[in-house]
Amino acid sequence: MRQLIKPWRHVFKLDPDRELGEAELALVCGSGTDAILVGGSTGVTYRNTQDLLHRLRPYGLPCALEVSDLAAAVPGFDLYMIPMVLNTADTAWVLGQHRKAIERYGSLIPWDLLLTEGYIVLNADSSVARLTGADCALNAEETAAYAQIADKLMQLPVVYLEYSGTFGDMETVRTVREVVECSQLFYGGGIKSETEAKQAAALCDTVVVGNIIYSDVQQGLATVEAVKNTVKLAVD
Ligand code: 1GP
Repeated sequence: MRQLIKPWRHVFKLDPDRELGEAELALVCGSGTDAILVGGSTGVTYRNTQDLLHRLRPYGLPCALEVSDLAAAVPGFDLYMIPMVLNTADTAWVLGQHRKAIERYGSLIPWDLLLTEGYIVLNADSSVARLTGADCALNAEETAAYAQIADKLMQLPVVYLEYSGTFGDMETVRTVREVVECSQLFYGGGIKSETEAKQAAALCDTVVVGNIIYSDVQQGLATVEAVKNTVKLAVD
């Protein structure tokens, strides 16, 4: 599964709980993005996740489900991304939900389709931060320390800097970039312009774009080329 995500530079994240018309979905899927990540923090159900997967399938793009609610673990995705929130004291989001999932689904779990994301939640004013009780008051060094837990101690395939809803602090992202060696570095949060998309793409392996699709689809589409035309900076 690491091989599947390795070439991903740009990903659109679609929320099953939000409305997206057929025309907009066609534009998103025909945009040249590398994959669709399905996920959201609230209102995600089995039904709306399955519906969105059915609508996505004809376009032939890789579809990954970011599993945030056990009840919405729909079969049929190419990949399942499993967040472990590193900067929370609530162990439900590190291990608890995961233990329950294994107890509930056991041998039905397609282990070879799972990838774990070391999630670092950095926007205190976001649904995911509220839901998980994340400690978002981290400076760059503290954030980088969490990233190294994921990259070096836990050897997770993905480190995900999650600024959901707001554009992140690029100095923090750069500090993280400098220490992450093996994990694929994902950035998500608040990208509304090509300039922001390029800034994130210069520092991260994979750039995730979500909200803008729902408010200005054309602006969202423009982020694809912006990311793809950006060369990753060499950092020491
Ligand atoms: C959210 O990281 C993604 O989980 C993308 O963030 O919706 O703010 O673009 P935005």
